[in-house]
Amino acid sequence: MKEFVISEVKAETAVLVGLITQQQNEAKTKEYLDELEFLADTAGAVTVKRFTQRLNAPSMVTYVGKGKLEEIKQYILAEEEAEREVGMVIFDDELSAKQMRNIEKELNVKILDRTSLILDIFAMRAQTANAKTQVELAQYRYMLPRLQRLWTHLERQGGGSGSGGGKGSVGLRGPGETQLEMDRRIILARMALLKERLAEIDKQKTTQRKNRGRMVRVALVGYTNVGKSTIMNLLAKSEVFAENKLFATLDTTVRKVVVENLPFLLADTVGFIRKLPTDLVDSFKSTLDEVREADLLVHVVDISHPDFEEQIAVVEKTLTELDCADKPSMIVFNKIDNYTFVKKDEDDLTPATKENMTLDDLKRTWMAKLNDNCIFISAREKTNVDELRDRLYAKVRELHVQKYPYNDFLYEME
Ligand SMILES: Nc1nc2c(ncn2[C@@H]2O[C@H](COP(=O)(O)OP(=O)(O)OP(=O)(O)O)[C@@H](O)[C@H]2O)c(=O)[nH]1
Ligand SMILES: [Mg+2]
Repeated sequence: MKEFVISEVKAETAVLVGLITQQQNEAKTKEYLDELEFLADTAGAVTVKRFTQRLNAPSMVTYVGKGKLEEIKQYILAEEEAEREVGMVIFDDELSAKQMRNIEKELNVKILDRTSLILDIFAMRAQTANAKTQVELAQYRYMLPRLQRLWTHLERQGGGSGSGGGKGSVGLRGPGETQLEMDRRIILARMALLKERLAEIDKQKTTQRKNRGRMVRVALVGYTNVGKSTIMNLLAKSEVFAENKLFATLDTTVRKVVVENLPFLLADTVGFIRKLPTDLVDSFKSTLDEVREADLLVHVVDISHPDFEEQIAVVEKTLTELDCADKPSMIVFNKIDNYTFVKKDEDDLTPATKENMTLDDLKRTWMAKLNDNCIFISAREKTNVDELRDRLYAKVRELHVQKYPYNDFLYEME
């Protein structure tokens, strides 16, 4: 425990709540809550406690059962007694308006769910006009069915933060200053305006893309925090913001990369994450157009993450939703420097899982599974990066010849 706090800014504290269900066993729930804690940390909140409950399905009324809610309430009260205020309670699944209202009435603190927390991070991260507009639209989409709850909530809080994005406390980085007076009608009008604005941006982007010349387009895709921007920086020698936080990249960056005289365009895109509602993904349409229109997808995977296989599945599912599942692609397993291997006991007869496979075993398994269409690298240590360049070159060359059959790319150089 810290002895004293020098800074006047006290970090907000968070309590996390998740369920163990038939579809989600205890280990999975732990992984999900680890991720939720990472999300909370990215948003600026310190997790002080976790609650889990075994249920067949979430309660429609309060998500957790009555008894569990009471337990959480008692914990919050005890913390208050000890002058440690709990800033918020974050639920790992999206809550309905009704659940939120009921839980809030009982606990009397700020309530967030996974979606609103992600939206909050998006609001904090959004840099470009495009990203800001997309986030604002997504926030309204989320708010609209929950408006009534939000009102009572804000009234009790004595008004919104009014910060208009960027600053403000976690979960209150609302899109507007006048949240209290805003009614449905105004929000709908605002949403229409934002959509118009996005359509305008879309048009500009489409024109920009058309003017890019005859180049094959490659997009880096993958789960959040796997190293996409780091790889982009390596290949394009660019300066894309990369850090150990979730959703460091919100808008797409496109760079021209030249390998052995063959130029192509490389795009760095927003990371995907579990349990992200489809209409939220939809709000990032123009960002994701870069993925939709790519000729080649480079799917980056963090092989050192204990849950990388599920992350691959989430990315593949999202790509299917974007109608991109059939595009030419390759997998880049990144962070091999960080891979840890837990040795099994000699007489342990349980089947080998990824935790107790050596990196070499894992490589062999995946190369067989993917027909060699993958590569293992460390962007940080720059291991196998030349091989990655070679692979990309071979693929891009093949695609270039297909796409522009009448032009030998060598004559296309400026
Ligand atoms: N150990 C290790 N860390 C890496 C490697 N590549 C990237 N990282 C780190 O992983 C973190 C995330 O890297 P980013 O490049 O921001 O990841 P991203 O996929 O662009 O993430 P988002 O934009 O947030 O979705 C950073 O702290 C990087 O330094 C690697 O090869 N090994
Ligand atoms: Mg990034």
